[in-house]
Amino acid sequence: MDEKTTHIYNAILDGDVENTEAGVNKALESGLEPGFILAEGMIAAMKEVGRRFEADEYFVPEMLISAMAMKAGLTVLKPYLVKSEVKSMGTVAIGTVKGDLHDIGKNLVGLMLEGAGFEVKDLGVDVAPAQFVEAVVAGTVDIVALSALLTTTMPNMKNTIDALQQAGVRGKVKVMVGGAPVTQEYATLIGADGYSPDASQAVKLALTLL
Ligand code: B1M
Repeated sequence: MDEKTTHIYNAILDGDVENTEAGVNKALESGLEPGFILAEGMIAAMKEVGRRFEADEYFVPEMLISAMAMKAGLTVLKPYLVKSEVKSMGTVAIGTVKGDLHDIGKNLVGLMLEGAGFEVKDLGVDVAPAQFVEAVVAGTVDIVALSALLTTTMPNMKNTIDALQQAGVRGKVKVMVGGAPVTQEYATLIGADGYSPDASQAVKLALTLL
C-alpha cells in the first residue's frame, strides 16, 4: 500500500467520510488506477473492519460508519469505474437476499456490470424471493444476480431459485450468486448457473452466461 491508499484505508477504518472522499480524489488526481484504489485502499479496509469486528475491537456502530465512508468513497470513484458501453449486453436484476442488509458488494457488482454495458435493475437489500420472481415476470430480465453476506441468509438464495422454479420462469433466466460466504460448491449445490468471488469476475461470468 502506498501513502495515498494508506490514507484512504485509515479514513475508512475511522469512518471519516470527508477524509475518504478527499483521499480518493487525491489518489485519482495523482494518476492511481481506480481498480487499484478500490482494491488496496477501500476493499482492504472493509476486510480489516470485518477482522476487528470478529476480534471484538469494533462493534456494529463502527462497522456502520466505516460502511458509510466506504460508500462515500465509492460515489467519488464510480464515474471512473463505469466506462459505459453503448449497446446493452442484457438485463440483470440484482439484489441482496431476504434478511440481509449488506449492500456494498452488491452495489459494486451492479456498478461493474453497468460499466460493461449491462442494464442493471437494482432491487435493493432484503429482497424476498417473490420480489425476484416479480422482476422476472414483469420484464426482460436475462440474469438474476443474488448477493448474500451472512451464512444465515445464504439459504434464501436457494429459496429464490426454488421460487423462480415454482413460478415457471427458472428456464427464462440465468442465476448467478456471490458474496463473502458463498462458494462455487454452494452455488452448484443450490442449482445456480454461476458463482463469482468478486465484482470484476462477476462481469466475466455474466458475459459467459449469456
Ligand atoms: Co456485517 N457482517 N453484519 N455489517 N459486515 C459481516 C458480513 C461479517 C463477516 C463480519 C464478521 O463477523 N467478520 C459478519 C457475518 C458472519 C457470518 O455470517 N458468518 C457480519 C455480521 C455478523 C453482521 C450482523 C449480524 C451484526 C449484528 O447485528 N450483530 C449484522 C446483520 C445485518 C443484516 O444484514 N441483517 C451486520 C450489519 C452490518 C452493517 C449494517 C453494520 C454493515 C453493512 C452496511 C452496508 O452494507 N450498507 C456491515 C459491514 C460493513 C460488514 C463487513 C465489515 C464489510 C462488508 C463489506 O461491505 N465488504 C463484513 C465483514 C467482511 O466482509 N469481511 C460484515 C466490502 C465489499 C466490497 O465486499 O460485500 O464481500 P463484499 O462483496 C464482494 C464479494 O463478496 C463479491 O463482490 C464484492 C466486490 O468484490 N460479491 C459478489 C458480493 N455480492 C456478489 C454477488 C455476485 C458476485 C459477487 O453475483 C451476484
